[in-house]
Amino acid sequence: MENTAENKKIVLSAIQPTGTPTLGNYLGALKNWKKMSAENDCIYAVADLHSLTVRPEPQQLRRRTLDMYAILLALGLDPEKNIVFVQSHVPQHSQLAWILNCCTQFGEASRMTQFKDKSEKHPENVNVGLFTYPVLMAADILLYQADYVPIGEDQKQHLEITRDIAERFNTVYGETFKLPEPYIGKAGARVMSLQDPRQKMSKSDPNPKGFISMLDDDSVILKKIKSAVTDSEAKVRYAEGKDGINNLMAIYSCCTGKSYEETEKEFDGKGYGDFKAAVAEAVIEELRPFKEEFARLTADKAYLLECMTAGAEKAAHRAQRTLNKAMKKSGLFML
Ligand code: ATP
Ligand code: LTN
Repeated sequence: MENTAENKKIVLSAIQPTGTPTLGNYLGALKNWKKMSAENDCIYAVADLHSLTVRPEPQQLRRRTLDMYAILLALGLDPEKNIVFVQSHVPQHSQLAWILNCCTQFGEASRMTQFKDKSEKHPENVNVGLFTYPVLMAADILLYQADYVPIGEDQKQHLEITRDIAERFNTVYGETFKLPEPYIGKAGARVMSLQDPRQKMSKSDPNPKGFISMLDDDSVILKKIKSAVTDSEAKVRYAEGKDGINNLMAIYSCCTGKSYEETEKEFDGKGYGDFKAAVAEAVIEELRPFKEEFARLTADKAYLLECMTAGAEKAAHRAQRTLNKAMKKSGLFML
């Protein structure tokens, strides 16, 4: 993905403001957002409309949206070079989503595993928004003619449906949308829970010992990693059936750049206690600059609001071009 200044690839991604991101969100997605921002034309959003599907408390949603915006800037994303904005500030997302809803089959939306999982987990609120969630996500991506979408493994199916919807629109109405590719990193694509390493690490896990939040204090990180579930072999090696150790090795590798073989050598003859202490240290060092920047930014709300306003304007300008094209092609009467 090497690009010259004039030939930059368009990268788009978004994250819901449903709580402080975890180490899983960071290693699986956000770290790649930052990495890609240096060489590409990057557009990143806080997906607040998506989070309405779980009906958050309004006051909390407002606070978390601002916090998530600060988190994105604290990753080191430059709001001058990249577009960083809040989804609901750019109404073109909802407008295109409606058009795309009419190009999505009921059957294909019903097959989304996230929809099935979430409806099973929350049978009391299986709303239509939850069902059309991937269509809004398709609108987020297609509006900007994105080439790449950095996401964790769990979002792959949503990228596939995005491509299917785009292809269908292009076939029916003529070439309009670029077909995006997912960008899924090797290590870190699926960070597992520290308490149940067969489940993905999730910020909505009711047991906080299962996840590390990006804003956890150093002492909390150390404690959580020390109490991570492992096995009884007491040998640091990457192997089938050693889910807990495999997960810690993946985390260690993402934070230090060391391969699994190097790690196995480093901890040859040592126990899990030493290994866990080293993993904790690596995570703490990885998150330190981010936490310092977050503290600095949240103290300057005026600056955050200024960036948010400018980001929405830039995003809306780009989004309108594609929306106009899609409206025209689909036969909507335009003034
Ligand atoms: P929730 O747990 O509240 O359902 P989430 O933690 O999955 O949400 P999202 O906002 O849905 O968070 O995801 C943001 C990004 O983080 C997505 O690209 C997603 O693929 C990625 N991601 C989420 N969890 C993990 C994980 N455990 N490992 C790697 N990537 C992850
Ligand atoms: N569904 C995504 C969040 C999201 C997204 C997007 C990701 C909303 N719109 C567009 C990539 C591109 C999730 O992470 N759960």
